[in-house]
Amino acid sequence: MSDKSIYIRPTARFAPTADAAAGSLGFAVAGRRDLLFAAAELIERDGSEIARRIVSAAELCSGPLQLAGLLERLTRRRDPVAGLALDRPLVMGVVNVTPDSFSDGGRYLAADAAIAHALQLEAEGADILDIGAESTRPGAEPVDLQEELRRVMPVIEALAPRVRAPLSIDTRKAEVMRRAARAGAALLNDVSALTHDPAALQVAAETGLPVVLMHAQGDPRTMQDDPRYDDVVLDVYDWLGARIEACERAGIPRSRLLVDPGIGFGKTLAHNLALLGASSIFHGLGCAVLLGASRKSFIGGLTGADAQGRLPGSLAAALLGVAQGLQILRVHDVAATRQALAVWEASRGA
Ligand code: 9MG
Repeated sequence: MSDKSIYIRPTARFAPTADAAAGSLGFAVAGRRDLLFAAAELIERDGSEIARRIVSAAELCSGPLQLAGLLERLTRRRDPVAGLALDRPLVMGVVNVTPDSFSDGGRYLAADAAIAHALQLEAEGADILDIGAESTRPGAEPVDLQEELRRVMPVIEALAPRVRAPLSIDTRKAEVMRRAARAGAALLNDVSALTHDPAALQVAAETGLPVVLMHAQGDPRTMQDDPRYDDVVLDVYDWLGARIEACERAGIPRSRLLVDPGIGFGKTLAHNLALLGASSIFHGLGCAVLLGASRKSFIGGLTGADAQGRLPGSLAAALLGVAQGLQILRVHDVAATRQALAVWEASRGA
């Protein structure tokens, strides 16, 4: 039996017209009338053989039955996430509660600083606030459960009654997910896609919250030690597809899942660039897609800029994602991202 897999990477996005809205010129990704594509790259993988060709929207829509299910997932309207409609790009602001980034190493100061930072990001226009207390940067050491709870819970508890933006909990631990959900978190963001903690699948299902499944190869401590893929884009796609199926088996429906290619997590510069350039393919998984490229080291690898100097590269990556219809951008620089999006959106509507 052949184990052939098929993928559709939407390409050739165009601005809506009356004809296109009627569906005669293109196909609408994720049910969005502003996310129209005139063509796609159709990719077939059979073992180590990969065939690619560009097909028109018309060819795609009249293609074999095998394509129909994939096309349906690609074009189906996405459910709102944490009460937010996915009809325009959303900005998720990054809030780290990590004492080691403060000179005195104090836990209380770190919580106060994180709360103030979150309020600032909300004022700058963040749609979602992603709160995390365990660094998952390359080389980072793990944080134990009690320490993570001590760091992150006061921040979630203080912010939940004060902010309009839904809170996302960035954690790999089931117990942190459970407690954060009870304290008002509205989204789970797990860079291990619920693989790190054996209890995470069940706990995530019990919370009833939407979950971001991010791809990573390896653990933060070692993930940059010579990562390898057969084809990085297709391998990441297949891995995320398998995680979606595991979630569905555990009782989390696809409509509650988001996917993320995990820029920088077990990837070389070439892997990151391939993923960024082809990220519209992930719409085929039938979930909203989140992109986290902000200040990542691939920008430094390309330009030599240090983390504080990577805003221009971060904005370029964000717009590359938005051009491909990605629904959520995880960023450090909310005000600057909002400005870039305002120009992007206004020019498309003009
Ligand atoms: C916590 N964290 C750090 N980088 C991230 C990324 O790219 N995506 C998601 N979902 N979380 C991230």
